[in-house]
Amino acid sequence: MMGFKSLIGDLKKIEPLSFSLGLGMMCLSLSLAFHSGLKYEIRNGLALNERVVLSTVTGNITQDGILSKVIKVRSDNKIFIEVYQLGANGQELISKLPIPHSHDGYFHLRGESSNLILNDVDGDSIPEIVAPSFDHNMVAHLNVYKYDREANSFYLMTKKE
Ligand SMILES: [Ca+2]
Repeated sequence: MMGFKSLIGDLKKIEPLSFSLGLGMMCLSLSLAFHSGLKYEIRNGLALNERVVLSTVTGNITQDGILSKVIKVRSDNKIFIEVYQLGANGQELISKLPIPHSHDGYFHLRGESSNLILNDVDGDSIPEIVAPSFDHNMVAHLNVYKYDREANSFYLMTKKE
């Protein structure tokens, strides 16, 4: 249960203005799949130096009509989110975002267990990248990356001060 409390703590650090009904609903329906996440990591985590794709989702997260493919990947014992835009000439890497913890995390949302989703967390009708992780104390964190159109990049909404 400590993990869940920490998760709520993370969520509350989001700016009050952006702490919308959408996030509240997600928070309420969210429970951690702590043990299944660990089992997955033990099964797949032996070769930690290799690049391993942990999860992939596709969606319109930059709202420019171009689909993006979002990949949660482990390499060199770190976890990253890679964002590719899918254009006529194939896929182009537009962002690589380090997740601040080294263990993959899972959560339950609407009855599904996932380690990576696109979900409109702040209620602006644009989905954010939601990627849970566990820190070295196996405390769960919910990392939310939001697209900044002016900067054409993503930033971590849930970053601690
Ligand atoms: Ca949003």
